[in-house]
Amino acid sequence: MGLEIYLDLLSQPCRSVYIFAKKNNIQFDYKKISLFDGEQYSEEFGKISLIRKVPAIKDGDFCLAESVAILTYLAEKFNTPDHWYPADLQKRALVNEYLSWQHSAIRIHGSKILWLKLMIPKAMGMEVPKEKMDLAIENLEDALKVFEEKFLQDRPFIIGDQISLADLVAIVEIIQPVAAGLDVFENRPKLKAWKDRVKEAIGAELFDEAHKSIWSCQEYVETVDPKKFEPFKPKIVKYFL
Ligand SMILES: N[C@@H](CCC(=O)N[C@@H](CS)C(=O)NCC(=O)O)C(=O)O
Repeated sequence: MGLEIYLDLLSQPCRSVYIFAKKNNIQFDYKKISLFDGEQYSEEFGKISLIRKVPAIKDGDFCLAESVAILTYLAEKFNTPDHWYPADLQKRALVNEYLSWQHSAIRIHGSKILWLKLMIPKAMGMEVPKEKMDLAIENLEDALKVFEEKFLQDRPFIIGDQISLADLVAIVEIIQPVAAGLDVFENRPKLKAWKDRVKEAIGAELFDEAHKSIWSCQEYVETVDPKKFEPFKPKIVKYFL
């Protein structure tokens, strides 16, 4: 049995795994798990991941969740070009440093903005208190400042001259609030120039293909029936409001 990857490309960690596998010609069976249809709660997906989140993989009998674990597993198993996850101890440590930091920084705040700015008010028809939105934006801005000053500095990519897993994970997360209508690249020329380099290194076609569904989420929320989100409401309210 070959490699199966369980994904919903609306999700930023899914996009990093998808782009990485495609860019490195890793053959896999694409298993779509539609989060808004609640497919992560199905009995079948529960056998792949009890965490019930995407991405997840099944490689033969081996199941693995968590995008960072998946990306590093794929890099090692398929011996992808060194720049993605360098063998050099300190370069690899710097990639790991970013991958450890991002979860509670860019990822969480970027994702929050997508929900507070778009999904909760427009798709679910619920009011978002202004102070919640302001705090989420402030937190994201603080995280982007750390990203530029500590992680990027004046280098083309996070750990030097070539793209690594750190840049890939960063870009898919930074796109999330942009797709919700918050242009974080405006007035951040260094960030914008880095984004353009990352897109070029990935390849514009693959980059755009992976981001197609998240770019269309502003249209999606205008047409979706709010009843679709009823089952998720308690969880969303608890988590975001
Ligand atoms: N730390 C995990 C996060 C995975 C995650 O939160 N996935 C979300 C989509 S972005 C999910 O599947 N959510 C489904 C749910 O919570 O019901 C990773 O990096 O893979």
